[in-house]
Amino acid sequence: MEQCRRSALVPCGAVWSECARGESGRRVGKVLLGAALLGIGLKVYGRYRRYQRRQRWNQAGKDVVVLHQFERGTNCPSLSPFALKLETFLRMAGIKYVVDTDEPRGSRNKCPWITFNGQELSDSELIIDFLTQHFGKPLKEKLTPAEHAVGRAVQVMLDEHTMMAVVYKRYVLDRYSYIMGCFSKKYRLMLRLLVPIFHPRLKPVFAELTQVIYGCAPEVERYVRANYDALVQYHERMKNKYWPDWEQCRAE
Ligand SMILES: N[C@@H](CCC(=O)N[C@@H](CS)C(=O)NCC(=O)O)C(=O)O
Repeated sequence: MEQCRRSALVPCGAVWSECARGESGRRVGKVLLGAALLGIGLKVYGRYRRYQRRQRWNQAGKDVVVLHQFERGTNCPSLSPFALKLETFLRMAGIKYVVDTDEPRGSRNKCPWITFNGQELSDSELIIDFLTQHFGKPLKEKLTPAEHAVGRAVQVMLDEHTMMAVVYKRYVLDRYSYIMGCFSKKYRLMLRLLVPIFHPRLKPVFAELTQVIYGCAPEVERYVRANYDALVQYHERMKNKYWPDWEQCRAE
């Protein structure tokens, strides 16, 4: 208002619009400041909670694994094969562990991960290797080098490839219809909100399928078309939706 009084020589309308602009500018400034303070407050609180959780986990006891994973599934202990593999290993090896579901994803944003004697470790295979070393080969397997090699190949196939087929079936072909009922109530709600965000992440399936249908010998295409109608339909839907210029995007 002070500024308004000082600019008395300026025609009335201009004074008022200047005043109004000043007022609304200050209001916007206050809102932004409030939002920034709230953001900082939430961040600090989040950090504090994180610190508290770590304090708690560090008190789990010497050589006790804190296994961080998703909540239990409704029809099996875990819907994550990696978490289930690791928990099964802990049981087979007789390693003491407690489960935490407050922070299922670790620093690599993947589940599972563990806290062990104050140390944080991620990746189920690396964790198993680490614990195997730490506890002096607790499984007492007597495998020949050749058996080890086969075991490793099977593990890679299951973790990297079969897993993708499961993901594809659950989330693309069945569109969450079956798996939704297997998640705990909390996750079900979260997933309903997140599905629209998750879905585009399945684009590698489309890309891989394109290579199989269009980038392999004709008998492969014939085989896929004859046996995997759902996959072909899915591919067709994606192609029509996201590649309306498919024909133009092909070389001569
Ligand atoms: N190589 C990792 C894979 C872990 C992994 O991919 N976990 C999935 C759950 S089954 C995950 O956290 N996905 C979250 C995401 O991709 O955002 C391991 O063996 O632990």
